[in-house]
Amino acid sequence: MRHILTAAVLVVIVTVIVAFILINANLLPTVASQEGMIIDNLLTLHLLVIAFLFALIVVFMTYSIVVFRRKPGEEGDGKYIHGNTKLEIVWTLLPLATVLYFASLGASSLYEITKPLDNELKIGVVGFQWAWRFDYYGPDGKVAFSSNELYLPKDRPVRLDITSTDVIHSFWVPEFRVKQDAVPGQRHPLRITPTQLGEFKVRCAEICGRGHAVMYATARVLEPSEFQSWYEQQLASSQEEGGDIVAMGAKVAQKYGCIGCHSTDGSPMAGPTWKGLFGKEETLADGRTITVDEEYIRRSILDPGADIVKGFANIMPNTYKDQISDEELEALIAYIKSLK
Ligand code: HEC
Ligand SMILES: [Cu+2]
Repeated sequence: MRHILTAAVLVVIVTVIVAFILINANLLPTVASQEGMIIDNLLTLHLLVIAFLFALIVVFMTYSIVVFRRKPGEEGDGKYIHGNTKLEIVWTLLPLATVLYFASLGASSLYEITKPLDNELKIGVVGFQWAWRFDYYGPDGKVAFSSNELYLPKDRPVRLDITSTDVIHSFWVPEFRVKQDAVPGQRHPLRITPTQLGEFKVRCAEICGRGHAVMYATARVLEPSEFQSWYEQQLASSQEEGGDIVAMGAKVAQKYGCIGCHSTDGSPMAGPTWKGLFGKEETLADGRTITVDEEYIRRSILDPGADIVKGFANIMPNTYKDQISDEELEALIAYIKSLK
């Protein structure tokens, strides 16, 4: 009995210490969504149970090794013990009850983070090798414009309808905690209610080929009023009647997700920026230098593997030649030329 009591006290002490360490270890980045808080509560509870189980096993094991070890002169066999029905019932029922409790907690949390909410903002998310595109809907319920950054209003429930155009990807923003696969031919919803303003990183959580590690996009959480004005501005510019070939090129670049890898403001992304591209001396990976003209741009789009830009990986999709019409190609070239 004395042994059990001592061990029990030690278990409590070790549990408290391990729980304290685990909970303060900052295992996850700051949480930035309502759904994330539910998940974090679950995790905290798990960490407490983990601390207890760790203490239970390690304390009893260490205690036995130290206290019941063979002392000098002890030559006989140990005591023979067989069966203990009471103990066996307890160590079956307790874990069973714990597991069932966690299963029901898991189910109710899953229900909480996936249930439809009022006033949801619907956004389409398209993953492709190797970037993301976000489709925003107009008042008529049709896709009005696309963005390579995910803009979200703070405190408003958002429903992301996630899909892919090629292989399976997975939409993941660690600060939002929740995750959803992007499956070709299917749309899976993911619900997020952002609670923190700021910039977060969208990642792909499913190994999806050569460019998987650079499959990033920025998620920006704005005040609802700021979001509204951004949305209205984008909506207005998408509705502008533009017979203008350059304006059409900008839309084509959105449509095919080029802007997921190419910036137009000089900032580096997975691919080289388009700013100042036309007329530039481009150094290629094989050491050649080329002056960027229309022919080079056309070849870069239709056969991206032909000239690889120095410092970049050969990850640009080589499927555009089957998708982009001649008219769209001319518009793209005109658009890239216009980005001085
Ligand atoms: C998955 C990322 C990705 C997507 C999507 C993508 N590209 Fe690229 N692109 C790259 C990378 C990386 C390079 C540099 C390596 C190379 O030359 O192939 C590149 C190179 C280019 C170049 C040559 C740039 C230079 O500096 O010489 C052009 C032009 C270009 N892409 C146009 C496009 C167009 C137009 C689209 C959409 C129809 C597009 N890209 C879609 C990644 C991408
Ligand atoms: Cu991916």
